[in-house]
Amino acid sequence: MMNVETPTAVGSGTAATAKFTSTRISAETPPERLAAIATDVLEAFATIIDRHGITYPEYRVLKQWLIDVGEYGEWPLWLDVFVEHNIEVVASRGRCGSKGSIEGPYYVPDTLHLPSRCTLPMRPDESGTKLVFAGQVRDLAGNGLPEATVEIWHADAEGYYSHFASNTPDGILRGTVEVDADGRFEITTIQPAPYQIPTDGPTGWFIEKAGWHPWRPAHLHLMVKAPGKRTITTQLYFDGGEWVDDDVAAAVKPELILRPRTDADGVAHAAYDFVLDPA
Ligand code: MBD
Ligand code: FE
Repeated sequence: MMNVETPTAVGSGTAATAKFTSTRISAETPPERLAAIATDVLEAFATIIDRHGITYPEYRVLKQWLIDVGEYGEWPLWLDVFVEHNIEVVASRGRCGSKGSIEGPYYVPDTLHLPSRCTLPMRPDESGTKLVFAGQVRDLAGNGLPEATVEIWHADAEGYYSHFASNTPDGILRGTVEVDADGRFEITTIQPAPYQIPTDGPTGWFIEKAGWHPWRPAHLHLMVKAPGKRTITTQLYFDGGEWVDDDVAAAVKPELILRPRTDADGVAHAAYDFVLDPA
């Protein structure tokens, strides 16, 4: 049965950690490279400790906080909010196609396959402004890619993601869209709300103690794949939306901002085409 209580930091953190650890990762980093990286990490610690004169109480608070992040399952959240944007910049070096952005902690693979014109799974009474998101997947030469898939996932109108918040049914506001013969798609959904980092867990405490804000602008997550092409993982934002200019996760790029128009029925229509590099 679904738990309809207000989601907690430990609940979404634990779910994100369980999802992440369900597949085993290998990076095949050679020992010399590993040693060089480890040396630099330790050197960064040494520099910070020396520069700020870090005290024993501060060291013990750090230790306790690191333990808390693990116990709340928030390592996927904390890392994706504060570190992943740097990784993404390095990973997208040399690309010519559409811009990528961070994946974040809430991707779920193998979601429901949907035809090119589709409506995402949602509750019968899903709240939020209706959004029609349309576009085309192409190669660098401008040819439509009929075998592409557009995986999409986003928060609901309260900022909660299915599979990670106890008040949302599994599978909603997620799907794997199969484009048409021209590479086109038209996805009907609702506009997500901005996302607030849970304030009742160690990532939220960290942000609060530093005097920062815990918000990400409203966004759609996309993962676009086609045979023989480099997969794009990206996010799209909404022009003029709150926090677009001040994302806690630093994952907004000017090329990733949608400018939807609203029709006479109050439905928002947004367009975006994905251009994929060769693999
Ligand atoms: C999100 O929804 C997100 O996209 C990222 C990157 C981090 C935390 C929550
Ligand atoms: Fe997100």
